[in-house]
Amino acid sequence: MAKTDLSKDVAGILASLGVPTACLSGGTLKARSPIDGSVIGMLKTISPIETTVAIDKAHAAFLEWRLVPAPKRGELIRLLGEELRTHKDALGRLVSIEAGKITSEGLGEVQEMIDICDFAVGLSRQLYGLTIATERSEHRMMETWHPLGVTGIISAFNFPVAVWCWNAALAIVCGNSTVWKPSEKTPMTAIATQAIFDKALKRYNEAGGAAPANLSTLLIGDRAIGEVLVDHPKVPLVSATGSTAMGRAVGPRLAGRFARAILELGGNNAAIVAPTADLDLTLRGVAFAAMGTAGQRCTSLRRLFVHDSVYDALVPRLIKAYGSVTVGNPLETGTLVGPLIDKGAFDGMQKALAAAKAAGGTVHGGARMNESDGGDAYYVRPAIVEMPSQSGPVKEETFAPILYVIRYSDFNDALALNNDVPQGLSSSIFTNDLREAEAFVSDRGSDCGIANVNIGPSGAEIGGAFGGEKETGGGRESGSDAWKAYMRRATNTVNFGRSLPLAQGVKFDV
Ligand code: UN1
Repeated sequence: MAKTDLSKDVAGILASLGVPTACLSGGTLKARSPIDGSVIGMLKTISPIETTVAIDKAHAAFLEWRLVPAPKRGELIRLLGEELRTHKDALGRLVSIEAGKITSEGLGEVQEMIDICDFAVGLSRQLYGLTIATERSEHRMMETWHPLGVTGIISAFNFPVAVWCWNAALAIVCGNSTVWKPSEKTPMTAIATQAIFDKALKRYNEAGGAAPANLSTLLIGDRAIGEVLVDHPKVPLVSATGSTAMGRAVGPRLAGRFARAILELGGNNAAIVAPTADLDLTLRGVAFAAMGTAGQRCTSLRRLFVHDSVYDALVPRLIKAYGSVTVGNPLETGTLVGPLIDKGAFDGMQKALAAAKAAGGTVHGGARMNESDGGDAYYVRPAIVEMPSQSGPVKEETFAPILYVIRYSDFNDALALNNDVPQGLSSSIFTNDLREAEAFVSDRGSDCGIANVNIGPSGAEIGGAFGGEKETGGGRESGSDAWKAYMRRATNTVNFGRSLPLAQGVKFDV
């Protein structure tokens, strides 16, 4: 790996966003780049007591912000979208440096932020409630959607900024304030994002807007900070993205105080390759979904069920593609697979590959590629593993580029295999058979939150609701009507007559 001084690069990016250099040193949280394992900053962290105070301030901001009309709230997010457009290259590069994404994916992540801002701006004029027929004369019944309160956001390293934006853009147009705890593995991109938000807020207020301070709060710290956020009575909603283990810790605590949870947890996403599949298209779809982002998306393709009749036409080609895909520095043109985030990810991958072998799997690839560097960077040849059955590690989510391939002969068996894992995020089928395609997306088909036809399971657009079932947590973020989770619904019945008819024909004359 060619050595470059990434910390200088990072300091330059943050300076261009107006972040004081002093913020990047003197703290205890080590920010590192998976590109070469180098330290790119030593960041100060917030204490649990300071976190409580910050959340109280965010609540005060909410009390003011909820009074601003929704379309005017949308204007702030429009400006955020503009600032993101201006700083797309800088933030995208930072995502590449801190999360290890290839350049187009780093930029794509910022594009995803811009897209959700555009969506949220439109939404700010469409927070519709229903008018409902009432059974009483001279009455009107309607639904009104009100701001909810402080929205807690806990995000993971693999989408270090887009997930914040899916939540924050919606929460803010919905009249909420936000408090964000990013992954400890990606604090720099969070600091940069907050700086970009602050620019939008400044412009908004200079143009006569009334956005309160502390509308968006960033908390850099460890798990204890997340726990304060989860337990704070003034946080009615926490949207948390991460492992199922994290969700198991967060979900019951929120339920215990009747707070809402949007949980976007593990995925173990599959694709079925049917006899009629367009194999060229399938090859490309599978390659991106399984190897893209070095297999570190929640939506990454991890299991492939290939029909007997096309197995020999597809799988050797896939193995070849796995052997030749360019793995390396994600900032270099031509690289398609960047590094794993850290040693923990590498160890997890090797453990899963050993377990797959023990369960009868034939492993192609998977070795570390830059051992000679001796550094704290982990590049691997993506692994494709031919498995005799869906067993052992195949049922677990390993956050690394491992694709398990299993043969099938009957469509219904493949469908059953698709659903026979604890997770339920995303899924897809490659087929030109209308019956199979429709069955896959039907009520007896895939049990996942996302079910695609002739595209892989990853790379969802922001316009749809994003999330999944079972151990994926059940939450929905991003598009469609996901905004409703960020608001509270009131049902209003208004009597504009002079009598008082009671519902259900009840008589109560005093
Ligand atoms: C995630 O991996 O946490 O669908 C989110 C996708 C992206 C989002 C992934 N739009 O792959």
